[in-house]
Amino acid sequence: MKVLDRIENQLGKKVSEATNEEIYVGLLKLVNQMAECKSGNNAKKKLYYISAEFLIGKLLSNNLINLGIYDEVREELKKAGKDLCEIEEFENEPSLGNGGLGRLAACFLDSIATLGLNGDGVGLNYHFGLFKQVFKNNTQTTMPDAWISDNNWLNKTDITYNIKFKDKNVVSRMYDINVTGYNNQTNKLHLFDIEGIDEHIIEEGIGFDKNQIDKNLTLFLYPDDSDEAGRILRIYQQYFLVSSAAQLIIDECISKGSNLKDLNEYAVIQINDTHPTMVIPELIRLLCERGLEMDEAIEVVKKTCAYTNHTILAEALEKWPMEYLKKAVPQLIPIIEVLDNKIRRKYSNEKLYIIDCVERVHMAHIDIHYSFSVNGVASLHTDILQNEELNEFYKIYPDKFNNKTNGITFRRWLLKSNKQLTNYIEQLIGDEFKKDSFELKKLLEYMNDENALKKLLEIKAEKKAELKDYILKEQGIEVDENSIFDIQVKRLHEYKRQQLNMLFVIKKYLDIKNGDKPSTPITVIFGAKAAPAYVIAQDIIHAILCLQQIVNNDNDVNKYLKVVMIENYNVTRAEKLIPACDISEQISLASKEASGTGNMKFMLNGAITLGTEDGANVEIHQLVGDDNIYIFGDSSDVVVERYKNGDYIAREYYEKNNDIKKIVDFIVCENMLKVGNKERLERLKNELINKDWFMTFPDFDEYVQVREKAYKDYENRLLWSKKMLINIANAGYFSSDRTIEEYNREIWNV
Ligand code: 26Q
Repeated sequence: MKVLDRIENQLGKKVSEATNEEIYVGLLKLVNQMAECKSGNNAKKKLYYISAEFLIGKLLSNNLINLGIYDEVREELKKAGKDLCEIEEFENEPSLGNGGLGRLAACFLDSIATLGLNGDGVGLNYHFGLFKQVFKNNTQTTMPDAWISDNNWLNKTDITYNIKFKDKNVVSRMYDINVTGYNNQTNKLHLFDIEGIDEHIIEEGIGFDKNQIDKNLTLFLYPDDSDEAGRILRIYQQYFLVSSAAQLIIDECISKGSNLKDLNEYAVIQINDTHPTMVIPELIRLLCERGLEMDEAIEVVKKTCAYTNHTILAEALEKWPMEYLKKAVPQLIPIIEVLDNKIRRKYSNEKLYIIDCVERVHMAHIDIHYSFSVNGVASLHTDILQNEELNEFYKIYPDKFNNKTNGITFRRWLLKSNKQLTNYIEQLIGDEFKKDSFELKKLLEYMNDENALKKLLEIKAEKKAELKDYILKEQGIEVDENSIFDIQVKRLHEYKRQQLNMLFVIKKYLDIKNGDKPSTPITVIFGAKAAPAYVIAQDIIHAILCLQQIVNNDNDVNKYLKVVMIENYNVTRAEKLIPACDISEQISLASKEASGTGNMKFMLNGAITLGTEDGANVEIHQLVGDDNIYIFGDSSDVVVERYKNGDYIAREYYEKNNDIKKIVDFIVCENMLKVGNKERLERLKNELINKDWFMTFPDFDEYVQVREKAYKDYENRLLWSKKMLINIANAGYFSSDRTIEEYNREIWNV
């Protein structure tokens, strides 16, 4: 049957007579039916990717592409006078993740299904995903983001489990979202939820009563862990996730014939950061309940679990006080003690212990001792784990450690977000690159082909014009589509150094005021959410918003420079921003960004990276060579040394470097105070000159120099386009298909 007929069957009327919303619902149902028809892989062994976050983004177009009917649907709708983009507007974005880690999990699900592997995701069905960011008085405010409307992608199942906490029992129910592979099978994302969620306990903004666990357990995705009630709720959430997952895994394995002593032949569990770490003691506990000896259970769990580390920031490594665990999940305490005692008996080095001298449980230590694989997410990151951060562990388990450089799904980040570029690539090298990303290398043949280079510039211009319209519509700011689009979008964190970018913007503003005008106008675009409890991060957003107001309203300047802080940056907005970017800001302090994945999305869309030698930037640099990337800043070795010596004094730079002094003082100048909040701006200035923990000043001069060089190079349009082409051609390595193939070959074997 033709697709149009199938849609109209769903609707019970002609498409031309249906509203956009009705068509959206019809498509959703059709997609679900088609997805269900594609059988999964029923191999004996199955991967369970357990994660507290799956930042899946909107699914309609993605599924239409993966089912191979996107073009046909769009054409048929067009003939009936309907626009698929407008229909898409009816879908809410499920923002079930904070940032990189959650988005990575979503890309991985796409690739696991696309490669036809037997593997499902297991997570939580938060009723409110990451908060909605609303700017008021140049400040971030936060609103709840209800994404579950009447018509959504969740399919209720009849699978339920009992979950026992110290003071209460809850029932967990499984909901499934279909994960369509590109021209391949359908896998599942299992999201667990309780029945008793009560949205009425939400107070002002995103506040809620944190003590009513049976009403709030899956109410919110965690943006931070700022207070004690919050941290205990986080433990409840984590245990709810892993106990549901462990029961599901045991049931599925038994139904396939496992006697549980051989669990590792039926299941492999990838633990996405430490958030699901309690799955290790919980599985051990459940296996003992089902008749295994403790030692037997420990051994089989060790052979089943693998752990991915996503951060080296010490403050982000989860360490739960015993006391909290006792309050929520006392049944795990004896198991954690056994796990710890085994280590204490074997090693005298306290750094290896699970329970430390102040009775905190180091979740990552459980993972490292009791799993068979520990991986970092980019080559530099894994090196730092092995040689610095986790060196004591690496010395005793050298064979467990391995690297799996992150990747992104090209279906969403090229085929869906940049049709124009996709079509042109296809015209040049055929469509094999959609299945085999390394085929993009064939583009290198066109490196000196003037027509091809011009066409790439045309496509970029088209995407920039689309973004210009979008920014005008959404935020009322008019940008010049012929300006350089210089973009930094990611969570706000001091280590990512949005403040360094901001200091450059201040410098540029002052230069222009002094008559030093750039020959090509510049549009600097930011997008970032800050955790509500992260005060300095809020201050940075505030300062950028103040700067936006001052710069954009200054008629001496706004012809040459504009600042845009995108409100509520999310996956949907990323899809519009990334294809329109000229310069991709990846400026974290070297050693701090484990990998980054935005850097890969920008590269794939022909943006040139301006970045430090950090995370996967190092690998981008190796792939494209010195001429096709702008690198600056101290190396991770220098940074690591400087932290060890503790000899960085920010104030010395402020006092000795006149440029830095003028720029930093601008933060609290009269004009800024007129539009901003004195307390916030002063706190930010003081933080920079008294602490600058992420060392923006030492990198500042070189950052300015290299950024100016990039702006200059941009003017030679054909040479710039050649850089774009070389970036796109080398992006194949960063397909999550490659990453997943490596995970499967070296860790999962499903
Ligand atoms: C922890 C405890 C309590 C509450 C929240 C959290 C929490 C939540 C989210 C801790 C960390 C996260 C997210 C981390 C994250 O996104 N890390 C990023 O992972 C990406 C995928 O590997 C990398 O590319 C990024 O470099 C890394 O920052």
